[in-house]
Amino acid sequence: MSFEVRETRVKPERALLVGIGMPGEQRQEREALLAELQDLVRNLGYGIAESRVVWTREMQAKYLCGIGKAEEIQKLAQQLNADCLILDNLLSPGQQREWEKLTDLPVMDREEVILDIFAQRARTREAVMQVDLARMQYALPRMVGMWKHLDRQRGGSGGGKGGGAAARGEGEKQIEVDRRIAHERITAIRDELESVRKQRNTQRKERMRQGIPSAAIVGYTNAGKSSLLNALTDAGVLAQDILFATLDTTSRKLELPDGQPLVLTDTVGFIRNLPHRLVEAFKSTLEEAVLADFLIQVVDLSDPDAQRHYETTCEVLEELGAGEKPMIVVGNKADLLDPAMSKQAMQKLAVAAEKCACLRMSVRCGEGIPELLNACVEMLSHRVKTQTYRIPQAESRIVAIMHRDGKVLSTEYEGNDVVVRAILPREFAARLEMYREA
Ligand SMILES: Nc1nc2c(ncn2[C@@H]2O[C@H](COP(=O)(O)OP(=O)(O)OP(=O)(O)O)[C@@H](O)[C@H]2O)c(=O)[nH]1
Ligand SMILES: [Mg+2]
Repeated sequence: MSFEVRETRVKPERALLVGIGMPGEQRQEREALLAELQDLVRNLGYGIAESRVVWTREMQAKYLCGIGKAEEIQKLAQQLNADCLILDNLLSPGQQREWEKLTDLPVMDREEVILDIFAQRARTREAVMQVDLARMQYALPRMVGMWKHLDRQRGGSGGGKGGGAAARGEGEKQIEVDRRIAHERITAIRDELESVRKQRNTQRKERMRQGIPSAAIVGYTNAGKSSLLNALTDAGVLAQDILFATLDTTSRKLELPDGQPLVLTDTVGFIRNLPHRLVEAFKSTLEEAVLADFLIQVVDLSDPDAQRHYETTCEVLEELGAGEKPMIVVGNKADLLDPAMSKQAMQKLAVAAEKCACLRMSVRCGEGIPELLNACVEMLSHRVKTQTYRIPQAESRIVAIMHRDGKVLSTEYEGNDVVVRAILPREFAARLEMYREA
């Protein structure tokens, strides 16, 4: 059973979405974030009464914005008859409580919305555990708030009047029990995730022993990562026009144009202001990206914010310790733009990704796929060498090792020798220098 952040959950039908803009923030960025929040909220199936950016002149601890602005938002919520307030900012537990007190509505922040989407999408045991872990950590310091909310419901609209005190006492005891249960579950989940991680490590080591290189497909949510894996292999991963369709990694082996194998892994998508604890919780899944030989970042070229998406992904990769990995940047969905526009968008992206190999693609139309495969070969060129060796038949042991640790492209028998054309890891190739054909 999955963990619930809120005691009682009713699907809002008239949510008010507010992005609080701070001094120094860019209008365009704030508005793009709010548009993204609308998408996230719609993905949850909530109804939206209105979305609005509100600018505050100063940050204040109580509500994040000034008291005057907060009261303005509260009045707006009342006028709209909103049944929920969703703020496109990250609120501290204290701030969330203050907002709930002020508006008498359930108040969510961007983190809770993202956590809820992840919870809705989680299918496998590992994904459910990872989301649960993040949600429990989110809920723990907020539990006091939840119970106060419940007290108000029990004690009537007057808050502490009548049965309020008794109910609060009951609530407080319950909090202790809930906290203990939450702590115990957090520990249990951590342990279980650790064992999953070990298992994954063993599989990865086995691949490394075989010398098979690996790449991870990373990028902003909905960029087309799963579609790309499906196009390159027969993975059959769910690819859908919804945010965070993928929460699990799927790895598939494919053969590059030069014949060598590559293990390709699809990963969970990123988003701006991705809650840090989600990155933390998904670390074992995302380790696939950290340990890959190189990354393929997919960017939705047709999105006006493509560059920001690229930067956000790089920031999260940095946080994961994969900031320095070699990377191929793929500008996808070129089919949605006219050729001149997509060329322009690609040029802009290439400026942002100056250190990477960049290429334009449309997974839908199959454009750019051969170029990507060649770029993958290029990425691995430092690792391997394709060469022809003449091995005396008496040394057939070497040919067996070539089969095991590399990719044998052809073998021919000439007299007492075997002539082998093979792609071998560089260190191994160096040891066979004396058998190399000119
Ligand atoms: N027009 C167009 N649509 C594409 C292309 N590639 C993918 N899509 C669509 O974009 C949507 C998202 O694709 P996914 O492959 O699920 O994206 P993802 O990056 O895996 O998304 P998450 O798993 O949510 O992070 C789907 O509806 C795809 O059909 C493309 O080249 N052109
Ligand atoms: Mg996906």
